[in-house]
Amino acid sequence: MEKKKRYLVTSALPYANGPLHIGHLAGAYLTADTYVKYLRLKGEDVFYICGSDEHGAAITLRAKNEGISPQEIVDKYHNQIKTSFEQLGFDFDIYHRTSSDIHRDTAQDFFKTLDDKGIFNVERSEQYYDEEYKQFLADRYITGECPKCSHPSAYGDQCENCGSSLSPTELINPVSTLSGKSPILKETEHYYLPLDESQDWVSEWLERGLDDGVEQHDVSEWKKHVLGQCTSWLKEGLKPRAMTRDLDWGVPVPGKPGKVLYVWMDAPIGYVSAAKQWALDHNKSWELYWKETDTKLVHFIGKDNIVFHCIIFPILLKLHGGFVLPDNVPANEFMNLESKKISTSRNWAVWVHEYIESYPERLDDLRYVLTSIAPESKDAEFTWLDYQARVNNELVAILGNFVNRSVVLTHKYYEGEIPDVELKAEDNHFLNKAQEFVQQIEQDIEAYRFRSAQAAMMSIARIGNKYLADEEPWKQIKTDPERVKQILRTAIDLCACLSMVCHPFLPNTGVKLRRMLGAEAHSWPTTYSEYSTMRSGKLAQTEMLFSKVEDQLVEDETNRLQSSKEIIEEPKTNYVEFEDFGKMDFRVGEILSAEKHPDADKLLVLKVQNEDKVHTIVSGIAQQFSPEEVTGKKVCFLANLSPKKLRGILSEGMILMAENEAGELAFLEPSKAMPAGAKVS
Ligand code: B3M
Ligand code: ZN
Repeated sequence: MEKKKRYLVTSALPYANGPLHIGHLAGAYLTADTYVKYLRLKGEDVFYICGSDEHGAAITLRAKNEGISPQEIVDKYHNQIKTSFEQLGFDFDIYHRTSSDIHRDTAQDFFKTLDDKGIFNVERSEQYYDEEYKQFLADRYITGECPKCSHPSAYGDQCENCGSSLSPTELINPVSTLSGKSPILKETEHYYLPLDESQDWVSEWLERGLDDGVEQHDVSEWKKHVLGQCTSWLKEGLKPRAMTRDLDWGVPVPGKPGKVLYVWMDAPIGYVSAAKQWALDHNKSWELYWKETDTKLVHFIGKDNIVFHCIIFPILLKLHGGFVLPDNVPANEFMNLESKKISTSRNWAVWVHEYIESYPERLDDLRYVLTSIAPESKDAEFTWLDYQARVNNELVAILGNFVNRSVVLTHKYYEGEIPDVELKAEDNHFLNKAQEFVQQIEQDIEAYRFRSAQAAMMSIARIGNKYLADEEPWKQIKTDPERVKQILRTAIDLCACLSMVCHPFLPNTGVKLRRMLGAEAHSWPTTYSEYSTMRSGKLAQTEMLFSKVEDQLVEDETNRLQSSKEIIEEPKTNYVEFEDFGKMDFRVGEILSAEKHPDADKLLVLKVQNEDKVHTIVSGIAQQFSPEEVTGKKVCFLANLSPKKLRGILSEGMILMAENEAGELAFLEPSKAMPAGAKVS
């Protein structure tokens, strides 16, 4: 296939409903940035796009929980995410956002073009509806058992467990995520995209790389697990999918008040609107990248976005016409943290903004470790112990050690002047060996094998250490000082090579190394004879490239994780309606008896006398109160809380406790004698 003239690279648009965590970086972002940095070093024309995905249920649900507007949520997290990427040195040409006017206009134009072509089928059908919230339920507004894998909490459009794309009416025992109640069915109309009618086209495009018989891409370059997921959906047969929703937060459907575009039609068009905004800002042509067939479009995503980037969006692009199609979608799998799934709601995450704040000097350390364990073809695991081992045993002991010895010895013997001597044949042979690893890096990056590419980069430092160990300049300096000049020039030339090829993986290290070597511009070495041109003749002062990770850091981070309380989405400033409050049946109760829970040392099992009933209540106060202390107390409790089994014992209510800053608890006891069962309001 003809070599493409330019690259259009995208990373999935992160939902602006929370901070970035390391799982995001390991998924759709770090590999893309490494890829772009490499291509630019090679002098390629690359347009790199990302931005915030600001619509969808995840955002409106968080806004509801926090009692603020969706716009306030996305403004907060869009800015935080954008700042994190900037601080990490990501080279986006634009980091845009889908709540912008230009995105709304672009998405509406896209929709109108398809509608004018008669692509959509407008159908009335029964959809799930939450009577309490007076809202239709789709996507993340509804959850239920997955009909494909029985995962208990699949969403209305997708099961995150098995990746299946679903529609709400397929869910078993659906429940509204707004009210928690079972929804009713109610008629509404939507614009359906007839995916089934594009089944043959998308199958040929995916499985043979052909668009109407013309070769578009090389299928053999696609990851097996990506094609595997697509094939399984195609085998099931594509079904029409609603491209509109009865919601008020999103891109309004032209001429249809109360309806917005399905977020997975809206968001990928964000890649186009970002390009338009960039073109406006820079007086350039966005069409060159999105419409010229000699553009190579690569989407970097996580595995839960495969169906949208490999089937739905390509079909939309094809039906619209005039856009290039993805050349590859090298989706990564997931990364877990200390053997658990990363979870925003359970605060089980390493937040990027916190990491940057805590360890500003360790940004390359994180990049290195995440690339080393990148979930390129299967899920990966991040642990702080492994992080420490890789930084100390690889970055410090191999790359840092080689550069430090080369630079320190050159300062020591020649005051930093790099010996301008002819090299022996064996030295050139050695440098040529390094160039073979450089070629390996190229092949690996261009095949989206970033772990292997980074390992090849580290091999250059490894052979550098072996070269110094074999040549022992610190010994030969006494017996053959002329030879030492050749040895150290060779070592410094290898450092110059590393200062270029480490840049896609370790950008901050590349800057430091080039500063030490007095290198101005930087480019990708095509032969080893170029290495000496990638440095000046005199070294600047030595800088430490890396520092060891001490056990204390591992302990601090592990403790932080272990103590991370679940972030229950506490309503912060939202008010409850009086009628909601009226549903609560608060009473005075007398604790008749108390005993420790047989299987949970934090729980007490209480018998609480209400007016004419004794409630069994399981309460998490065992570490603050003994059974003796609480027996006989008159306390305030919620008598009509839905009964729930807590570690095997059915608990019928909740004791109200006050808690101070120090975490001390206190009962709410009546200020004067009150009978058990007295109403509290
Ligand atoms: N906002 C990210 C996710 O599913 C989603 C990507 C959109 S890319 C157009 O987590
Ligand atoms: Zn499933």
